[in-house]
Amino acid sequence: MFILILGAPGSGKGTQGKILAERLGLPKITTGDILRAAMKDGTPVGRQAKEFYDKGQLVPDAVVLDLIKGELTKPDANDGAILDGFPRTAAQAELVDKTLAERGQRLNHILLLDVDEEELVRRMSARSSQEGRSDDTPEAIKTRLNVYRRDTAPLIAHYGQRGIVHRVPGGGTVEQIAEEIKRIIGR
Ligand code: B4P
Repeated sequence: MFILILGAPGSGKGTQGKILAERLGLPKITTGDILRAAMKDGTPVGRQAKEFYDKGQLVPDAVVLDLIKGELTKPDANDGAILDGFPRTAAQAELVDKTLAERGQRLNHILLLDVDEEELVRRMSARSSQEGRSDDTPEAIKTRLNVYRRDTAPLIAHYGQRGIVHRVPGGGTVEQIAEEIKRIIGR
């Protein structure tokens, strides 16, 4: 089973993705974590990503598409995975659809975490004081929200046509949201 967790920055994709992956025994693929590790290790991908990441912009598809393909074709993602943080652009969605279709698979569910903007900003600002993530600055947060609206939100309509998008109210507690997701997925 392939499940995509979609939502604005700060909507709780990472938090709910982890709970879901553990419950279903599936790997979680998180492009944000992969890019943060690459930047920390100073790899070529990390060096290319950093200038975009720190400003809250998307890392260009030219850098991210190979990374996504590599992750999806790893043996542990053969039977399913939780996708956290990608696809984020039309080109990434096309690659995911094509890679899965080549193996006779497809995205089964898309969970759209719906959180109002005030709460998103509150969460990212709170994390900023705890973790000091380089893209949790006020300026980068603003850019991330704009980029989400412009580049990623259109994917809702793209997948909506297939009837696999479930809107999940994401403003409650972590446990309430996890319960709602369990109800939607049916396990
Ligand atoms: P990500 O790491 O994916 O970050 P994000 O979308 O901004 O989400 P974030 O981690 O903030 O939030 P989450 O929803 O988990 O991407 C960072 C950057 O990497 C991008 O800007 C881009 O530069 C690059 N990138 C990543 N993937 C890319 C791709 N595919 N293509 C191009 N570039 C890419 O929210 C979690 C926060 O909310 C946490 O602090 C958590 O504790 C809190 N929270 C969660 N649930 C909560 C709840 N119910 N109540 C209160 N707080 C809650």
